Amino acid sequence: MALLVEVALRGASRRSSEAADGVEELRQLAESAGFSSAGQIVARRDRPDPAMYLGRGKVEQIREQLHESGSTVVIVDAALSPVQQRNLERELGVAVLDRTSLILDIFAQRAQSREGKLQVELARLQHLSTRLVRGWTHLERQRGGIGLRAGPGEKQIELDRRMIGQRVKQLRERLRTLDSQRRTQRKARRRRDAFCVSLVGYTNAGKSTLFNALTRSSAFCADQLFATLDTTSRRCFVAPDVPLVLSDTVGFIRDLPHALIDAFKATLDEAAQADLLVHVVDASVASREAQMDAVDGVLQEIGAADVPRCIVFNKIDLAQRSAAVERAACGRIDAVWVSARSGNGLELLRGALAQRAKERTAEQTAAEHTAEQTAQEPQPAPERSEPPTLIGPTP
Ligand SMILES: Nc1nc2c(ncn2[C@@H]2O[C@H](COP(=O)(O)OP(=O)(O)OP(=O)(O)O)[C@@H](O)[C@H]2O)c(=O)[nH]1
Ligand SMILES: [Mg+2]
Repeated sequence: MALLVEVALRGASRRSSEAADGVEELRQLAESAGFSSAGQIVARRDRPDPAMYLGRGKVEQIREQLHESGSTVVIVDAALSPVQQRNLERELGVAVLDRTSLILDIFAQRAQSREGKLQVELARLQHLSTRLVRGWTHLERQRGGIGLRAGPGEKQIELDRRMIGQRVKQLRERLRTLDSQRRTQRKARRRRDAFCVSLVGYTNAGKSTLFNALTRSSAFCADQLFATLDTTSRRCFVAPDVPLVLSDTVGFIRDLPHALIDAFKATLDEAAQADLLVHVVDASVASREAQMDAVDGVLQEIGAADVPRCIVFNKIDLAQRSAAVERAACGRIDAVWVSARSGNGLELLRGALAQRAKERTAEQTAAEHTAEQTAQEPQPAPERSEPPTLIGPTP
């Protein structure tokens, strides 16, 4: 049983419906990590308090509710500094988890594949090491103040840090090997000239449900956050003559811990390397725009900002909308409204994907044509020997 504390910083312009979604998201995060909610408290602040993040009055209120509900854990929806976490735990006498540790915890529980497990371990160690470093400078300052020599605690932390450093290096090494295998597979796929589409989006938007509907397979879907951690790819046809390779990927979330993005680089790279990103959006939630912004932010961070996109507004059955397409001025379909669960609108989506795939084939043919012409022309001067030939077919 956990007591949930949602933090609304006044400066951050979140509307009240979004704050409600924040509370709901925190509950889902907690439940996805295996906690049941014993109640929720909303803390409004202008800025975090340096010592405990929350104010005195709020801490008192939490203490009372802890007592009434008998919960043994407090989950705070913020990234707490090690000092704040320690102070809160001391003050409340129970374990305090913050948003980052909660997300890392869920990832640790979900990791299935060898790569996924290694990535999660790396992320946790990286997170831990930043906390040890900060904790250490904190100790050092204390030592300076009271004039003691290096104590055993400090030596232990030094040792811990060195061990973590070694393990991090080892994990990175192993992940690099797995990554190069993945690259080889990806190259093989490219050689067969498949159009590669990655489903990306906020966690719980319905990516896996859509993946299953389009590929007629049975990837794990659930009403929980981060149901999917590993990338799954499958070939499917969106029109009789248009095959593509569709990938289902890990979901994103607001304030995704940095250590996770870093550790999951290889997995996320799958998205960055796609020919088209299908951004799946849950059209039924109030914080739809904020979720889309969060996804854009992560895509930028993993270097996928320039990959062509198409938006899928999902769950139209809940949002009470009808299936539809939205077109850009040039006539290209930019967004499709569907229900992955009922299948409503999927024909429109297949049509949109087929259109994008055909466009790419046409572009490639044009590029090949240019490449052939360039090859027939006299050899250009070295500084002019640039791309076109590279876009041609692999020999
Ligand atoms: N009502 C409704 N529910 C849907 C629809 N599509 C998906 N869902 C539900 O939304 C929940 C999340 O679906 P998933 O497909 O697991 O979502 P996801 O984006 O893969 O989530 P993660 O893997 O956790 O990032 C499940 O309970 C689905 O049944 C839809 O069109 N309508
Ligand atoms: Mg999924």
